[in-house]
Amino acid sequence: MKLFVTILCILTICSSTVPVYGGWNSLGRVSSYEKQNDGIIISIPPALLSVSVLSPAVIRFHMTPSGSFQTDHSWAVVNTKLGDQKYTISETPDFITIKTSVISVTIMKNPCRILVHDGYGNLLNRDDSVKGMCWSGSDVRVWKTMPRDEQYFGFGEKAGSLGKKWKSFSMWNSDIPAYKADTDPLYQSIPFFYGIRKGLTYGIFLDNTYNTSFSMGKENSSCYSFGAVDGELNYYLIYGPKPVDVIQRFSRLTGTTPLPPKWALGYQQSRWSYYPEQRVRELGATFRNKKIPCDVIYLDIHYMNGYRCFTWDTVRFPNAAGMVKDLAADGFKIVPIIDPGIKNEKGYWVFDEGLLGDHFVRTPEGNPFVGKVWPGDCVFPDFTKINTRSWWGSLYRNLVDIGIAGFWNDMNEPSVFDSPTKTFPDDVMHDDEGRMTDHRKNHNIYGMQMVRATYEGLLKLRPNERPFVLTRANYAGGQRYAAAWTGDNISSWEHLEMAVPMCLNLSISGQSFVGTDIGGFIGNPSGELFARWLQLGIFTPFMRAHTVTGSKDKEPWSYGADFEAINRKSIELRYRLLPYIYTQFYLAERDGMPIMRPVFFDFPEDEETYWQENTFLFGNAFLVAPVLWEDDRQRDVRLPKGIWYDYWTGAKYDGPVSVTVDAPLERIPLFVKGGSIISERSVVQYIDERPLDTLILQIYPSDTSSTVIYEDDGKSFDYRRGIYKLRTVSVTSTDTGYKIRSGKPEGSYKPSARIIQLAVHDVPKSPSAVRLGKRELHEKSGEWKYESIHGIVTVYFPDRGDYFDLRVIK
Ligand code: MIG
Repeated sequence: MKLFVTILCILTICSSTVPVYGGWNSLGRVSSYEKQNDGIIISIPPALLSVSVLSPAVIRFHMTPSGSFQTDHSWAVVNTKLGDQKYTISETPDFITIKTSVISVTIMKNPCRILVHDGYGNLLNRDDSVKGMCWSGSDVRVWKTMPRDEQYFGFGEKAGSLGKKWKSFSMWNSDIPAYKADTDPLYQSIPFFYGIRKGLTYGIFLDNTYNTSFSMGKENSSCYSFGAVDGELNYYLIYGPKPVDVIQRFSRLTGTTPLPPKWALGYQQSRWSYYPEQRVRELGATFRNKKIPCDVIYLDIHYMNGYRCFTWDTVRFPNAAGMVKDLAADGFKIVPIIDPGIKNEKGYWVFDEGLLGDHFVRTPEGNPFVGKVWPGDCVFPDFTKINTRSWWGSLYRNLVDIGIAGFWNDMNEPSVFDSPTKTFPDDVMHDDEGRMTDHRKNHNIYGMQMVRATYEGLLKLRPNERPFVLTRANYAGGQRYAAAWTGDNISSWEHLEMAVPMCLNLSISGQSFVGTDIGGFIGNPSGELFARWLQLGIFTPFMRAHTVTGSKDKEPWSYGADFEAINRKSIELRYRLLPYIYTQFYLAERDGMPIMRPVFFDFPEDEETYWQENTFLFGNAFLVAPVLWEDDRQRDVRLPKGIWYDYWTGAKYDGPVSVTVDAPLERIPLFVKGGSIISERSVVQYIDERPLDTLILQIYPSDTSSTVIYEDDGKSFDYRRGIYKLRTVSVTSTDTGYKIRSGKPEGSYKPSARIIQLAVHDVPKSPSAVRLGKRELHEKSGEWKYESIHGIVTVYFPDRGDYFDLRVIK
């Protein structure tokens, strides 16, 4: 009886203090709070809210309506101590305020609402005063005030325009071939976005693996909201003030893409499917005969015996090991596809082993879940189980033993042909590392844990070799394991145009190693469309052409001799820029810098850039303006503040300025920011063909600037033990000339001896002297030359490995 009364009292207290809006229970009055080392836990009966400081700029908000927190676990977060976790706390009758050295979090007590300000008192983000944090049944959600002039970007893999205001999305990994600009959701879930307003940026990462959703002003023009169908409202607010600060902090939180093997930066050729063996061999030979550089050939599902993973169709591939070996000798890496669906068939070793080891997901009744994919009836590994991941990793052994270089994991949303939901039913159970939870919680991480199993398995099999894994599905943090491509697009101009904002948003969501199926997956592109797509592909970090089964040939030479020449040039440009591109990958691992990024990323004060979705930056030196429209032979482009040079003509512009440049079929409009130093090499047919014999430095001087150039062996993890070479090259332009210096490099890597060919652009007249250290260099003996048409001084000198000091005197 006593108990009953107590419960009744609690219920009445609760119902009287929990405001309800449109079916949502909202946080009411703060009753008390408790200090923790890294923040506070606030009690707002029946809910609890924890506010913790990960660093001065990163705050975690974590709300549970149930009155107790679940065991804390994240698949995405790798690091929660991101910096100084000190804060001060103050209290008034109406507010609790937590201050770090850069932001302050104000918690209104009644009702409980959050406001975040920067150190200058600018409002960064606030809960909507009506709803704020809410729950309804198992749903959790928060409503935030949406300022008129705030724009939103990110959200991982979303098609459509770059800016995401006025749109709504959900996160539920889905296999949707021939998706459109407004198809949502797609293959990957990265519940992370940026809000930016007058140059002031924050990021929000909702770390909840259930089906999450974001409504950016779709139902209400003054609010946006995000939430999940279950689990806790668990999100991180990441202060900038610049977009680059946000991505760097998000990257520390969720990890970065480790440097891939260098060959994975080369051109890659795929189709569904190249077979038999002879055709694969011929494909390789054609690249070499035609002198079109290429590093990787993909094997899609037809290489397997009846689509059984980890087997070969020995009729189509009578000598797979020999093929891999011969192609390797010719500089090709082979990347086969591996799907999660394992044929449900006694006697097939993977099935037998998996059953014995209890590696397959089960229905609530306890039977392995069976669904149809390519092999017919399949069972599916439970990648959320530690043992299953290591078992899966070990399955690659036979393929690795014959020299297979990397792997492509597809269908890992997971995609199931004959299920009404096109994936596992909601009640399929997952180990969830011992927590035993249903598919609703594990769906969005299934692909991520599959590529984790693959990546970690490869690490075990080849401990000092960088794995290369490509994936279609993923979750936040999955950039640690795999590169991503944007799935089954269409060979259309519309899809080419969509490719740019889609890759940009994915890239700034942490997945920097990204690209599309060049030429479009479904359909047959015209020669022009393929050529333009390939040109864009030079500037997507992942550069692979691919196409659906039954389509026409989609190789660089498939469209006649004129296009073949154009396509060769495009691929050659990619190889020429490799030293620069490799350095960008290094910065992506070290700092989380997205390689391909929107113009606003580097120019956040310039609000016009928020709308630029057909132009993008590639590293900090290039602005790329791809031609995305049929028959166009010119391109309009707006250049942001600063000096810009046309890479092709040397024309100089003083931004911000809108210009129209020629864009003949054979080239992609490309601009270099004044002050850039671009490292290039001579063209090779594949990355490891020969060591760099000439390091080309293209210098576009401004007053003073510097850049880094990163080198290592391109394949091992030795760079993590100091065996790399990071050089800083700086340029100063004065009245008397140019001073170009390379400081003492960092790291102990010793590249082979080579020549530096250093070109200084925009030099109005022939220099009076060129000096390397104390030594005068002579024009007559070919140590330097001046081309008056382009205003370029080129200097040649041996690279002694470290310090140099070069003066070009007016
Ligand atoms: O159900 O392996 O997105 O790239 O060629 C289709 C065959 C399965 C989908 C991938 C595509 C691949 C195809 N796969």
